[in-house]
Amino acid sequence: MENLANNYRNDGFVHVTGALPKNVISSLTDLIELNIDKLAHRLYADNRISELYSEFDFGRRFYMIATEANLHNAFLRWDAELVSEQLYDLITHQHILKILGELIGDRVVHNGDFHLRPKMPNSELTVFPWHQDSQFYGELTKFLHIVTVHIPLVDTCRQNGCLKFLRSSHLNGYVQRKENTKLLVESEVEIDTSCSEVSVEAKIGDVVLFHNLTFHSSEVNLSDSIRWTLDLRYRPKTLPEPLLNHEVLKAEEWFDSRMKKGWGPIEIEGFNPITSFDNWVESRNNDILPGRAGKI
Ligand SMILES: O=C(O)CCC(=O)C(=O)O
Repeated sequence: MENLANNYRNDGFVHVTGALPKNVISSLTDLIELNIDKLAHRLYADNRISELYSEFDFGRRFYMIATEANLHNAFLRWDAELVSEQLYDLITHQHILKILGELIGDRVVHNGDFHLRPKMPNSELTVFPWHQDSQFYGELTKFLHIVTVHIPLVDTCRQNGCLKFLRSSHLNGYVQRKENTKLLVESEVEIDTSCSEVSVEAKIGDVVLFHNLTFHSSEVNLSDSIRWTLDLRYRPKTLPEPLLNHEVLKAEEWFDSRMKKGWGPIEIEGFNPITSFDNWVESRNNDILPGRAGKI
């Protein structure tokens, strides 16, 4: 574990192999498959697809359905279907919390949001140019430490567009985001690519953790299967004393109010969740409550 914290601190990311039991992942993929099945039946009943594609596996079925039904923005709108005990159990899984404990301590808050990413074969829509997550969250968050836990639901590799990092790029600080761009995200100045570029190929059960200022990207998925991954985000609940300056406090306040707007943060202390599953669901915005399964 000592190496893990050192590597994370130096590189801005760390790949932990075999961190999660396979059944934790499969309980989530089973739920996703159930939703895909519901979606298939709904689209079939609406004559938007000519068959149910039932014989296709997890990597292929949603792709076949989305392609025939022309679901261009499908990858953006999956999250509500996933609010479940299975997801809560993953967010609060002891193995993830112990790893986070090494990086940010045992008083952490999970943002409450999560991103299921079906990275479709040959889709430019799911390409992420080099960026820092703080460029998405808002500049103020450069004062905070937010850790993304990237969880592969299928094995990821260069061919299917695994995550790439610019090693140690977090140490160079925040880079302004360009306001008008045709890309998903773009930096105002040219990115310093002198940091070495590392592709992280991760297997089911692995987790990849990275800092909100670490530049990362992913290219087109050139395989014929979906690269399914899930991203969870956490931060320390209170920062170490010397860091508690005015800017950090302001950033915390702003980010907290954003989280409370609907994501429903989950608080964790001493590796135990303080926010129960029911409280988490209750505190989420009505628009994103479960019960809309299959409405993609
Ligand atoms: O999963 C990917 O391909 C990229 C996701 C990403 O860049 C992010 O979580 O900020």
